[in-house]
Amino acid sequence: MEKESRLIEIFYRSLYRIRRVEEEIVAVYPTDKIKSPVHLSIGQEFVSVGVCEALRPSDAVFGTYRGHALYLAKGGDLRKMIAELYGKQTGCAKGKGGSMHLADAAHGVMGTSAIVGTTIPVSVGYAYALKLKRADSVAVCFFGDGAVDEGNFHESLNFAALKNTPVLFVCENNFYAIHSHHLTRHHSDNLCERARAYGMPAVRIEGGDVFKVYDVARDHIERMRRGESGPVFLEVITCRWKEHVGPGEDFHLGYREEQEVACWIKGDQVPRVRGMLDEQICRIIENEVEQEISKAFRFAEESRFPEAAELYKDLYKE
Ligand SMILES: Cc1ncc(C[n+]2csc(CCOP(=O)(O)OP(=O)(O)O)c2C)c(N)n1
Ligand SMILES: [Mg+2]
Repeated sequence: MEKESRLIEIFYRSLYRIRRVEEEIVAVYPTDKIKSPVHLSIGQEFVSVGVCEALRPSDAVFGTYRGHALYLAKGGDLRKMIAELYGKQTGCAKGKGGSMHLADAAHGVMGTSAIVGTTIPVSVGYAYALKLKRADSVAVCFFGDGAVDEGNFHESLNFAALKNTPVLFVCENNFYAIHSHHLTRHHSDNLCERARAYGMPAVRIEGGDVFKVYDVARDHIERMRRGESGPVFLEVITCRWKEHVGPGEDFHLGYREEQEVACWIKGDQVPRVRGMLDEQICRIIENEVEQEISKAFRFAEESRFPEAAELYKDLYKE
């Protein structure tokens, strides 16, 4: 599909930025400066980028512990994210949440959670409130295929369809919940059929094309904004390149073949989208992003750890 070059630049900047941030996290991780576990999105960035480019700043997203890509694609502050990973008081959760608990409400990143499936009902409640207020914003909830194993996934889809709420469910199906393949956990590979059974359209996107994700998400989101559609379920097939948690690889564990990942690396969207742009434009984008990343890591290094007295603050609404 023909895309304007301005739009391709925006996609490339976002894809490159997320990839490079996570590569820096991989590089820094062995130093122990990062004080939380990290679940990397490397290889899955195209899902967050494709969907978030179809959103407005006022739209809200909810995500999981594998949330770096979503936080950045939606416009979350990079400096506050890195400071959060370092456990510093300037972090987006004041250094008490770590990588798995990112939020930047000013940019519509409402929160990510370490507990599988927990943001799904929250996103439905948020979307229901949008509907009651007659707002033209939408809520988008990202989760993995493992979240489908949770009861609240089913309760939430049922309620969302019943109340016709403007929520886009985005299942990033990388086929694994930690080391268990989908078909060791479920009878069938039929997530879309299940979503349809609750009363909503469902689309499966295969092939890892960031523009395809954008086109499909945008069409459904625009219909939701106009009040022409209730909830929609997107299943985006993807692949996690790294180990479940941490900066390394995990082929030695034997639960999946290296070949499964190799074909996704071949179709990587970062070089693909780069190839659609002039070399000079790419260099400018990359230079700007590299400078921003260096500044963010320096900011995290130079920030202070929270005081001990902060430990019990912000736990409950005061
Ligand atoms: C309610 C709950 N049960 C179990 C866990 C342990 N756990 C952490 S990650 C994970 C796998 C989730 O897989 P998926 O949703 O597919 O996301 P992915 O890691 O593939 O991005 C599990 C079972 C948890 N965090 N929360
Ligand atoms: Mg998974």
